[in-house]
Amino acid sequence: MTSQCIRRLNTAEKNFDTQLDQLLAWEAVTSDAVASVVAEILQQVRSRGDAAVIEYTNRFDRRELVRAGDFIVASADLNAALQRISPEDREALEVAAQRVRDYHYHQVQESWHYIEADGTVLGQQITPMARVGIYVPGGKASYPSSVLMNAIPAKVAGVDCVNMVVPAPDGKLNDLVLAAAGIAGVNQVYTIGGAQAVAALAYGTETIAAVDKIVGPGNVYVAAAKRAVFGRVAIDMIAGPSEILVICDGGTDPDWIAMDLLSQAEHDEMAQSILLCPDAQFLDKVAVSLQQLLTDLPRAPVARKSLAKRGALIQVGSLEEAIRLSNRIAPEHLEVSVADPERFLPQICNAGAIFLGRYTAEALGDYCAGPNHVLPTSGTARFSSPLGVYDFQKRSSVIYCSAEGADKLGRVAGTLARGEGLEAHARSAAFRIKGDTPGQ
Ligand code: HSO
Ligand code: ZN
Repeated sequence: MTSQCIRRLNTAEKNFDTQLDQLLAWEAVTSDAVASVVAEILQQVRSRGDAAVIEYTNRFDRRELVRAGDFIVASADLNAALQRISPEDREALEVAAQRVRDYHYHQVQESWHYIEADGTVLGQQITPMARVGIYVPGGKASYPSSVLMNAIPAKVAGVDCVNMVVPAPDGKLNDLVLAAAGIAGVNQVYTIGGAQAVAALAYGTETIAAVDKIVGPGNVYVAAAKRAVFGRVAIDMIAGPSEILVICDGGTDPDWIAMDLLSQAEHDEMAQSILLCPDAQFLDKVAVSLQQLLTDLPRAPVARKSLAKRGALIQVGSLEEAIRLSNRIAPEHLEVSVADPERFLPQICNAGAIFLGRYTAEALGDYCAGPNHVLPTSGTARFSSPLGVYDFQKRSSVIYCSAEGADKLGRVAGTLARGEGLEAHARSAAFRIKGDTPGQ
C-alpha cells in the first residue's frame, strides 16, 4: 500500500538530480513592495523616534499606546508571568534554560597572547557586545524556546544589556514568552514588533537604546528591515523554513521516524522533511505511519501541505550514498537513525545540527538538549553555523612592541610602506628605529 501524502523518489532514477533540484528549490520572498514599506517605516522611526514607534504600533497591532512607557514591560510583569504559568511549565523552562546555559559555556572564547624573544607581545582580546536586541514574533510563532535560544548565548557571552521586542497584537502577550525572558535574564522587554521595532533597536529612540546586533526570526517585514539596517548593526542569519533530513537504516520504529518528519512539517507549509533509506519496504511503512499519525495531529493541515509540497521519502543505494546526498543538501537538522551512527559522523560535513542514534529525536534539540535551535537553513550549513556565544563576542588584535621589536619590525614595515608609496607610514615606523633618521 502506497500513500500519496508524500512523494517517493529513488536516487537510481535517471532524472533524480532534476527532481532533487526541484525539491530543494526555495527562494526567500523578497518583494519591492515590502522593501519600500519597510524603508518608509525605518526612515520615520529614525527621524521621529518613539512617536513613530507608537503610531505604527497602534496602527498595526491595534494598540492604544499614548506614551513610550506604555510599551515597556516592567520587571515586575516578568515576575508576575513567572508566577502565573503552571509549575510544570516553569520547571521545564528552567531545566531547558540551565541545559542551554551549560552547553553554551563550552563555547566561550578566551583571550590569548604570546611573547616573542625580543619582548614583543601579540594577542587577541575577546570582549562581549555591549547591547543586543532580540526579536520575538507575536502570535502562533511566538516560541518561548526561541527566547531561551537567542538570549542565553548573549548572556553567557557577557552582554550587559539584552533587550527584547515582542509585538502584543490587541495588547495580548504570551505568558510563557515573558517567563522565558525572565529566566533567560533578558534586561528589558518592549511590546513592539515589525519593522518599527527593528528600526527602534537599530537607531535607538528617546526610550530605546540602540543595540549592536539584532537577532531572532520574524515575518517578511522584519526580515526586510533586518537586511536594511545591516551595516549599522550586525544581524544574525535570515532563517528560512525548518528542515529535517533523516537517514535511517530501516531498523528504527517507522512511527518514530514518521513523527520526526511531522515534527518539522508542522512548523510551516514550506518546512521540509526528507527521509533517506536503502530499504524500500521501510519507506512504505513510514508512508503508512505518516497517514495514520496525521489523523489526530492538531496542526495536520499545515503538516500535510508541507509534506505534499516539500517532503520526500527517498530510496538510496546505501547508507554511504545517503551521507553523500545529505552533505549535498546541507540540512538544518540531520538525524542519523542507524545502528552505529558514530561510524558516519566523520563523513558528515554539512549540517546545522546532527542527531545521532535511534533515540535522539530532533525535537529534543529544539527544546532542551542544550545546543542551540537557531541553525542555518536552505543549504547554508555549507558555510555557516548554529547561533552561539561566539556570535555575541568580538575579537580585538593586541600588539605590544618592545624597543627591539619596534626596530626589527620598523625596517620591514618601512620597506613595504615605501613599496606602496606611503611615506608617512614608513617614517612613523622609522621614528622608533634606533639611530635611524626619518626619510632615509
Ligand atoms: N525547529 C525549529 C525551532 C523550534 N521548534 C522552536 C520548536 N520550537 C528550528 O528549526
Ligand atoms: Zn521545531
